[in-house]
Amino acid sequence: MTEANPQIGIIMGSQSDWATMSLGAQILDELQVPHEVRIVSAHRTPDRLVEYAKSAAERGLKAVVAGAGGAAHLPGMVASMTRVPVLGVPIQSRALNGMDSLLSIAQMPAGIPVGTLAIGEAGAKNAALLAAAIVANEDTALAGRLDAWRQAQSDAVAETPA
Ligand code: RP5
Repeated sequence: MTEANPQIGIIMGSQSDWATMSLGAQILDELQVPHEVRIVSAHRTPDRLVEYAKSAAERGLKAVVAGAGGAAHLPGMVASMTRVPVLGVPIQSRALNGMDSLLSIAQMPAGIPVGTLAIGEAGAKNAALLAAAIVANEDTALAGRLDAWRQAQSDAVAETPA
């Protein structure tokens, strides 16, 4: 489901983030949401960042999921250059276990919002689900698939522990 007329962009600051961010991409695959995946670093590829953010709306993206770790300015910088909703995923960094990522993504000054998810794998999955929910507001078929995904999750929970 990647690439053809993507509705969601998943970006990350480094190849090292893919182990986390791929979990969100898998959910978008399951929900059949067209999406694209890119490495876009705020500090290593700043020109790529500007091009990506400034073209996001006109290319039809409905949400951008941005994962970054450490001094994680990627989500905020993207949000500063597009009105497309940006969902930030704090990568679980080695030095500070993701607290650095979390605070630098969450503590945006007023005026440029970034929706911040949990640190690490839960954040990557939930960002994808939230992005899919944004798209589903205007897509009844996707809304049905998202409802079914949630129902399947509920059905998979046993009433008693094994
Ligand atoms: C950030 O620096 C990336 O988002 C990554 O989480 C972190 C470390 O990157 P690498 O040194 O592993 O490439 O830009």
